Amino acid sequence: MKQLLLAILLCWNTLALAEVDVQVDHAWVREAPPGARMMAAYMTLINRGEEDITLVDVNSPAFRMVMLHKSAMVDGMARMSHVDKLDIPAGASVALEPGSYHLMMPAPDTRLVSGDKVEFILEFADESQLRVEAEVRKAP
Ligand SMILES: [Cu+2]
Repeated sequence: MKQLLLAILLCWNTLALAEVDVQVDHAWVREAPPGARMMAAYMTLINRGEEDITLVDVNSPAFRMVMLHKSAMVDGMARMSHVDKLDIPAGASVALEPGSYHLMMPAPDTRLVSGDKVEFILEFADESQLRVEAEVRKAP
C-alpha cells in the first residue's frame, strides 16, 4: 500500500493538466477470486465536449499493465480481443461493462478486495490525461 501511495504521488507531478471533456462514471474493478491471474475493470466514459475524443492508453500505479479489451460472442462462445483505441463521439458515452469493452490487468501480488481503491490514468489522442479512481467490488 505504501508503494501504491508513493507511485500515485510521483505520477501527480508529471500529469498534464489540460482540460479533458471526458467525464467518467461508475468506475469499478471486479474483485477476483484468490489465485486469479487477471482482473477486469469497468467504467462509463462520457464525452461532454464538441469534438470526438479517442482513448489511446490506460495505466495504473496498481497494476503492471492495463489492456483495453472487447468481449463479444462469436459462434456462441465468449471471445476477447485487444482494442488499440476507443472513440468516444462528441456528446456520446461509451460503456466499459461486462460482455463488452473492459480493462484487463494482471492481478497484483497482493490481492485486491472489495473496498480497495485503485487509480487509472486515461490517456487520450490529444495527449490529455484523466485520473480515475475505481473501487474494487464484487460482481453484481
Ligand atoms: Cu479481457
